[in-house]
This record gives sequence, structure tokens and C-alpha cells, in this order.
Amino acid sequence: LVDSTSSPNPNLLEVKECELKPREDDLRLMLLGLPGAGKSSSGNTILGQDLFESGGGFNQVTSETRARSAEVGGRRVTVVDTPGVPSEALSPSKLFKEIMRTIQLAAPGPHAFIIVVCIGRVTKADAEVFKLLPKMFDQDAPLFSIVLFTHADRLRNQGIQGLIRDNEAINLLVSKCGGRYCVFNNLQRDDRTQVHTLLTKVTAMVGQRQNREYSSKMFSRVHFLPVEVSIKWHDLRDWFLEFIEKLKQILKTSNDRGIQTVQIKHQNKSGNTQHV
Ligand SMILES: Nc1nc2c(ncn2[C@@H]2O[C@H](COP(=O)(O)OP(=O)(O)OP(=O)(O)O)[C@@H](O)[C@H]2O)c(=O)[nH]1
Ligand SMILES: [Mg+2]
Repeated sequence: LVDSTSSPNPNLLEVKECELKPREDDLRLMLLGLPGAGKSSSGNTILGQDLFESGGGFNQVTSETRARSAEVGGRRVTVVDTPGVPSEALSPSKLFKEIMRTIQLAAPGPHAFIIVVCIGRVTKADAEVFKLLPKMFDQDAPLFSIVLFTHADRLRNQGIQGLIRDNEAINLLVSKCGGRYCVFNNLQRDDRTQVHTLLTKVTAMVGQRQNREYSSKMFSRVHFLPVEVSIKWHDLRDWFLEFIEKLKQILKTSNDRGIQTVQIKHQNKSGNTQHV
């Protein structure tokens, strides 16, 4: 349960340096998105410290779902970071299991499912990722969704509203998420107003849902997670395999046609840009 009246104070958004153990009264945020969208970096920005490995290097591709917690602006926050969908590092079945581990790591349920999208590298695949929510979690899961655009430093004159307006797939994604979106520049982690804006939007969204986190039968059966996962995998296997293939195709075609407005680049912490 979250007190929707206590929106985070931007002046208090400095973070205590230590990592905390997740607790039931935390605000829980799950990050989901294409590989390299900026999920782990955004997790670090939210928590104000390097608690997730990020960077696009060989060891920095996320291959396990992890939860990290910290106190942010006087509020305890847990971020659940998932591997990119589709993952080059994981087989579809392993990827499926890792995403399902959210049930355990965000128990008793996330307050927000955050779809992370890299500005300048937007494809239809970003919008497709959204389909995982009702399939893998529950029909209600989209009610708790929000889009987080990263790489705000790449926003040109167009501005974020222009990008959303001009890109049909992204327009659809944002409207499926109830019009909720935020923008991060993860190179500027000290800009705590971006985190404040996100947490305020999440708090407002939770307020509209009777101040409750998302919960479903699955989350209440967290103790039977392996059983839940095998049942789900049995039910969704064919759909998931097809879904992953479709995403790969979209991404491949986008690359081949050079559709992406900005080349896929990974930037290391010193700001040097590497083509990958
Ligand atoms: N310029 C810029 N680079 C960013 C931003 N956010 C993330 N990056 C860079 O983008 C690359 C990928 O970021 P990650 O956070 O590792 O992305 P991810 O979604 O966790 O990637 P996977 O775990 O492989 O799916 C890294 O080199 C980051 O430094 C941003 O806002 N601006
Ligand atoms: Mg990652």
C-alpha cells in the first residue's frame, strides 16, 4: 500500500549511499524493455547509485532479473531490473523464467510496470514489448504501466511530444499506458527532478488504483513460483517463441533498413561512444 498524498520532495531526493533490503512497504517498480533500452541505467538513476550493472559491454548485458532497493527522497524504493527482450544472452525459456521472477522479487506486486524506450532508436518492437504485460502477468497489469523514455540527451528540436506524435507505434504505446510517460537522461543522474517526476507520476497512478499495488493470484502464490512458472510456460510457450521471433524480425528489419533515427550506440561512463 502506498500513501498517495505523500508525493516525493525533490529537495529530499538525495539518496543514502547504502543498499537496503527490499521491504513490503517499498514502492516497487519493474523495468521492462528492449535490449540496451537503458533499463539498468534508469534503475541506477532512480536509486541514485550504481546498483545494477549497465553499459552495454560484454558483462553488462543484464541476464538475470535483479531487485535493488534504496531510500529515495525519504521513501523506500525497490527497482526490479529485467533482461532485455529479446535477449541475445538467454534462450527464450530462460528469458521467460527471468521475467517471471519479478513475481518473487516484486512481491506482493509492483506498483508500476515501466516500459523503457530508448529515444532515437524507436521501433515497433518497443510497442510490442507491452504485450508481455497482460500475457505474462494479468489483464489488469497495463493499468499499472508507464513509459520511460531514456537518452533524453538525444532529443533534438522535436521534443518528446513531437516524437510521440510522429511515431505511430510509440503513440499507441503511450496511449495503452494511459498517456503516462516520463523522460530520463541517465547521463545526468544528479538531475533528481527527473526521478521526482517519475515517482510523482507513479504515486498518482497508484492513487487512481485505490492506493494499491498491482496484485494478482500469481503474486499471492509466490511460494509456488516454480510451479506457477511451469504452468505459465506450458500455456504460453508457443505464443512466447513466436513473439520473440517477431521482435527479432522487427529489430533486424529496422537495422537493415536503417529505420532507426539514431544508430545503435552504447555510451560508456566516460561519455565515449562506441558503435556496437
Ligand atoms: N546517452 C545516453 N546513454 C544512455 C542513457 N541511458 C543509458 N545509456 C547508455 O545506454 C547503454 C545501455 O544501457 P543499459 O542501462 O545497460 O541498458 P539495458 O536496457 O539495461 O540493457 P540490457 O540489460 O542489455 O537489456 C549504456 O551504454 C548506457 O550507458 C541516456 O539517457 N543517455
Ligand atoms: Mg540491463
